[in-house]
Amino acid sequence: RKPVEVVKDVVEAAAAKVTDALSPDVPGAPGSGTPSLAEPTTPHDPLPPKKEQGTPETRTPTGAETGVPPTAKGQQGAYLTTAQGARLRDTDHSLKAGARGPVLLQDHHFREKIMHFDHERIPERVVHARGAGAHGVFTSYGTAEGLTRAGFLKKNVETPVFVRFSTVLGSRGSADTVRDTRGFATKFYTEEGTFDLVGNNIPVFFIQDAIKFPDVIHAGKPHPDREIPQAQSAHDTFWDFVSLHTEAQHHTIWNMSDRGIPRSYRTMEGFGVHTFRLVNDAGETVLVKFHWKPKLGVHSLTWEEAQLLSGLDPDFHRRDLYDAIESGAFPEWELGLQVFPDTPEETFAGVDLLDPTKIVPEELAEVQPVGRLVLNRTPTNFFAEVEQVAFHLGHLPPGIDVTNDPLLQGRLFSYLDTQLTRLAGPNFHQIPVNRPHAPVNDMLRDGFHQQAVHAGVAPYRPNSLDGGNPFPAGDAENAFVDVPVRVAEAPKIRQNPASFDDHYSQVRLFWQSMTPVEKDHIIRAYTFELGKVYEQAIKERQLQCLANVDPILCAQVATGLGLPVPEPTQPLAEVAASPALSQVGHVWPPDGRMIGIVVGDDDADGVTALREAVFAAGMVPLIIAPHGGTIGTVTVQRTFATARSVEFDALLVAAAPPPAPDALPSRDDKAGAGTDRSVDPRVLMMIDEAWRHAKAIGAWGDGAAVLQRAGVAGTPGVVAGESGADTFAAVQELLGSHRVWQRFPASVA
Ligand code: HDE
Repeated sequence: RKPVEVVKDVVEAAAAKVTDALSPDVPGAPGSGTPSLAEPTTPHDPLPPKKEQGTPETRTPTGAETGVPPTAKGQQGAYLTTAQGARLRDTDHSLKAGARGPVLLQDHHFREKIMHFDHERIPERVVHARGAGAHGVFTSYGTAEGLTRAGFLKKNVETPVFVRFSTVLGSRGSADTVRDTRGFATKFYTEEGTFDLVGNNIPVFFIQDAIKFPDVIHAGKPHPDREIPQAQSAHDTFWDFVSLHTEAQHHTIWNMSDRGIPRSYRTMEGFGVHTFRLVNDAGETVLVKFHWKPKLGVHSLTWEEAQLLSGLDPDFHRRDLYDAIESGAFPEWELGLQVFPDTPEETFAGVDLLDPTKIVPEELAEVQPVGRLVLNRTPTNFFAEVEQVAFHLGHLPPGIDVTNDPLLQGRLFSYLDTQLTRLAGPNFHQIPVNRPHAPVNDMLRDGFHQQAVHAGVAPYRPNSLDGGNPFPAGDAENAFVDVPVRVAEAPKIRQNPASFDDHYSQVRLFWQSMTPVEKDHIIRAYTFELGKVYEQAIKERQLQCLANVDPILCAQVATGLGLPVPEPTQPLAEVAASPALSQVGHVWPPDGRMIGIVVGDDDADGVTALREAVFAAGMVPLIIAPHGGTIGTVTVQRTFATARSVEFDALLVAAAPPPAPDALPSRDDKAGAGTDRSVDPRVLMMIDEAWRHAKAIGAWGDGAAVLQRAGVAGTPGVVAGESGADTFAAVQELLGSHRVWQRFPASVA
């Protein structure tokens, strides 16, 4: 058959699958109303975008609804063509003077192909280079209607969004689970213009003035001489900077806490960090801080898991995000606002709202929910969407305005400027993922990579040649509101307000709000990081900073480093703890958790039933067997060669565990304790790690003997049930607390 017929068959088969998947009768299909879980690893054709998401591809650069130009699509037709559309018969052989002869310069297809390839890479982001993004929908509750005129916050309005999560320090190919701050940037394609909320998973920042940003990043990035270490803060220049610029101590303690190593993007809070100003229809204003609250709660990795994952699965967070979306466990957050009166002092409960190194504890200003974000679609093309998305704090719709926070003011310059190099020119807003969904009629013209074919002759105002178009909007047409905030008559100075000099009280507040096990993790993190520093003077200076936070913290880290404990240089702040800052002691829905299930070749029925129970509970089973292929009718997703405990949240051992192959050494061989080969040593390692990382473990039937053999039976968080179903039920209960905290010695201190 002709190649074109084969292609036609393939295309038709794929289209039929998509049609099936879209049928409202299929659980989980859009419109069916019953999102169901499916194998994250089963490949399927991408679903077409949902109608309500109105993807940017369907818009022209000017936002016109009709006449979508054919060039908006990446590919058309079934035949391979040149970039100019000429059909090609061969792309595997260059044009040569004879089979053994030189390649001819006239081979235009070869030169076009290689030229394009040579320029496929663009500069990575100077910070936040490593990330992952997804599409979704934001639905407003309407609770902020009285505070802002922003249309997307009116009741039940649905707004398409694109979210990009990231680490800060690492390069584009660096590991996901390093200890670092995470970016949480959201683009709301609102009907009144795009709103970008460019936040982090930590509510404070290292510096109070944007002018220091290049300095803190130079200090955090790898050393300029040898370009190491990659994607981490455990090195001399970072600790040199933060111990000298003590305003960084608050952000640093968050990094040293478990917040620096999130379990998943799905289990991170997000914060706008700065204070913003909302304005309503009547022109009244309030000051607000934005918060994202994850439906699954705030959870973190243990440091050992994070380190293992950096090698075993450097894409762990990216994979987790995409697997969750593809399996139907859509990640969810609630957007909340802390609302403060807009007073001339711009202060609340003694906290300067313009200081980005300070939080307002939630106990003093409740976070009020205003809407819900659901991520439900993975990118179609990573480069086109995730790499080319460009966020900017100045992308503001009417109803949201900025404040004088000096960090925020600097960012208002940086995010536009950086795209000129990264996306090679001023027209990056025309890239599909960056196109507004609101109609655009600007007077910007020309420039590199201009995509729009602008009509008219008068891109200036007023004009008499284009009928006066475009026209200025007023209040009635919902024009952007620059809130006329009074600027004090003041001298031009390079200086901060005096309140910015308090660098320690909130560091202590954070420390005091942690439970014993979280404090223990913080101590270990500082000891690890400073242990990687070579210069003695830097360690001593950082210990001096810790002395001003807490004597126990300082003493424990000093002991770990083998250094003397310094005295504080100022009195310790009197602060009230904020329990909302702790991750321990809450119970969360365990939806979307990964359940590893170790199985042998028998008991296929039991495993099938268990798998169904896990799916029904909104979680995802991972079947781990000695070999690939199938167990009964169940597909094996990991073998003992590819599975490692760090991938899942809980571990179950099925009733019929596999025997150990003779060829593998067992740890007992090493210990000289004989050769009990009743359990595969790789299964023993999984159990060992899962136990050490305080994960729930369960077994039933003969599986219980495996736990016995691993030496964990009868310890907290290890359940032996009658059947797969009741073992899973007990494990499910344990997952609500995320970890079996009692297993960490410090948790009982
Ligand atoms: Fe950024 N930041 N930043 N930042 N930032 C960038 O913009 C900058 C800051 C944040 O997924 C850059 O497009 C300055 C705070 C996120 O594409 C750049 C200052 C917060 C992302 C830039 C800050 C952030 C960026 C690099 C100090 C949390 C990734 C590429 C005044 C509230 C966005 C780019 C994405 C990215 C500058 C501080 C969050 C260079 C000058 C505070 C989530 O423009």
